[in-house]
Amino acid sequence: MAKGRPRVAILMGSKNDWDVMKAAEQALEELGVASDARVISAHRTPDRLVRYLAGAEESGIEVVIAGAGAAAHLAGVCAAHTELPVLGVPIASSDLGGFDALLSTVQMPGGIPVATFAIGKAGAKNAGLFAAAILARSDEALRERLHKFREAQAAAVPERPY
Ligand code: RP5
Repeated sequence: MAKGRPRVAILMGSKNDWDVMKAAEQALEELGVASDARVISAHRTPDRLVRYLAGAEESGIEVVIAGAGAAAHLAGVCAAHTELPVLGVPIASSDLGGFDALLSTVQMPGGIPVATFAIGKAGAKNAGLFAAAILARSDEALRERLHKFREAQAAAVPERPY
């Protein structure tokens, strides 16, 4: 686990979402950014959500990643309770395959923004990378690590398919 004070909160509606959301933690970890993962449901634990977000900024959190499936209100409710940037990750955990969560997360009313990512693990990974990109604007060492990550990623793609 990356050391230091967590700068990114990784919230999820259920413990069952962790298999997807750990991709966000891993992406941040690779870039040396500490995160704080919590199970917080907009529906089942609304008091925990309000309490956590009330203290988040003071505890050093700068970006909130919120992943949820089904009637996925977590990211939107987080955005209602904090002025920190909120990155939403829709999760395919219901019979509707994530399309429900995508629409619940993306379709925010004007004034309360949520940046919505792809459904599932790719979305969680990209939310982690995007959070790092936000933090990197005021952190030169992180900017350099992000740059090296992109270079290594490009170098790992073969030019020929055979
Ligand atoms: C959502 O409902 C959670 O984010 C989860 O993806 C889904 C189902 O939750 P569990 O019944 O598996 O706990 O709130």
